[in-house]
Amino acid sequence: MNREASFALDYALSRGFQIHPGALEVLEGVDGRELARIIKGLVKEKTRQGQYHISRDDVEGFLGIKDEGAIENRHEILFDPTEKITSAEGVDGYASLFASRFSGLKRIMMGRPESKMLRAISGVGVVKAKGEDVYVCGLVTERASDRGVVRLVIEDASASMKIVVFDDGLKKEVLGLFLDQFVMVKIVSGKGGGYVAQDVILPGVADRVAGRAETEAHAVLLSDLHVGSRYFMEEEFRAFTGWLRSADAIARKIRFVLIAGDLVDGVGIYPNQDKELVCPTIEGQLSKLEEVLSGIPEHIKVFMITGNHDPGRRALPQPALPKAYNRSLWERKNYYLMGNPATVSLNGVKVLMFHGQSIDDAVKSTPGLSYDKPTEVMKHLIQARHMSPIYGSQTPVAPETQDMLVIDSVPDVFHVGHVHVFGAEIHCGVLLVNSGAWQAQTPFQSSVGITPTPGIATIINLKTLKVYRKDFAGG
Ligand code: D5M
Ligand code: FE
Ligand code: ZN
Repeated sequence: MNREASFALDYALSRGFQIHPGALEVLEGVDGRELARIIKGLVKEKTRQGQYHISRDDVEGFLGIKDEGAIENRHEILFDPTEKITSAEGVDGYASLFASRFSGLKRIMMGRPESKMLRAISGVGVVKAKGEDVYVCGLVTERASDRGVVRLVIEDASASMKIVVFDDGLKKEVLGLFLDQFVMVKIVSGKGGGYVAQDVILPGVADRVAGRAETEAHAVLLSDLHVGSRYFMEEEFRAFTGWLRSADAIARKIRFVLIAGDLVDGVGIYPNQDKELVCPTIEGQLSKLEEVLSGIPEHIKVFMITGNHDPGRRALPQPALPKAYNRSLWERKNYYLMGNPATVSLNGVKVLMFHGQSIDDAVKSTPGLSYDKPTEVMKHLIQARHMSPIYGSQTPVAPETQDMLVIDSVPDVFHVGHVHVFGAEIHCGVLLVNSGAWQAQTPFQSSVGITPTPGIATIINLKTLKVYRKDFAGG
């Protein structure tokens, strides 16, 4: 036994610990420095529990090998936009983007029984109140309330249609729609001509039971580190990675860490940003990112997507962090760098990761939505089956020939960041998580009244989809 190892054992013995021979057997092959770390971790954990013996089980539990067979860490990247980005040009590009969006959402809508009665807007004609039911579908181009009358305008490939809404319940629903979102509306002709809405149907999701893993592996959901910003909470983040390496029973079950963008603060993202950077170059920020992430033990797989502060391109969908700025991040064998949005399956649980830029547009233009309830906005996005439905506001969307922001297949977990506010909730069998941030409140956020909840790690048991929040900011 080398010096470090015997020193580590003395450390435990001097604290009155008994170490069972079975425990020593497991520890035999471990090198000195690692052994010291394990024993110190075990001593700390056991002292907390008021126990002073270390068994084989304890050691295996600590190393995460007790359940090696039982806790899986299978993953599959189901979608990553990085290699799919082609960007068609200009006006034609947008025409094909919207054609793709329209047909993608219509395909989803065709799963509903009412779609059998769909008509093109240009071919509707007069609709009798007691005749055959008529439905039209299209993108919402207007929805407004004027002296108690709510008007809705929708547009399909053939024409656009003005629809009046009288029913009170329906009015509320219509005013809560996102501009440009895809809807299906049941209509009849009104007395003085024009059309009246009788029902509004969203692509939506049928209530379902989310997919679950067969074993107790856990995933941690994070976002918005903003490494390089003077407000990055480095100490708290290191406390988090320290916890991942500890003997804590939950920490020992973690097999995945997911980061939903804004990995670094970037350079030139907003006016006078340089005054708020402790690290003024992209390369510097990325190597600092690599350094803080290296606190995550290597048996954990780390998945990261890009956000509006990360290098690459600004418009959605975004590619993964460019290799040119930092090769070694790409070379780490337990790191998976993906674009925004991306979908990954963790032991069979399908997680859709999206940074969440469009939440700004939704909050700004939709009554009833606010920054302090990010999961409420996420519900609307899931119901709209699109991650960035509002067009021409703050969130740039690139003219791709395929609209990669349509939520084609419903995920088990929808993981979003950007607003720096924690939230978790189940909606129609989809677990919605906004994973907060690791950046303290910035002067900009304080000037617009955004109060972040930084320093929270969101932990999911993939077998039960139960959510735990662990607060490293001492709140
Ligand atoms: O965004 C962090 C939070 O701050 C998020 O809620 C949006 C808000 N934010 C940031 N910049 C703006 C502007 N220019 N207008 C409105 N709201 C904003 P982050 O992506 O981390 O900067
Ligand atoms: Fe952010
Ligand atoms: Zn952001």
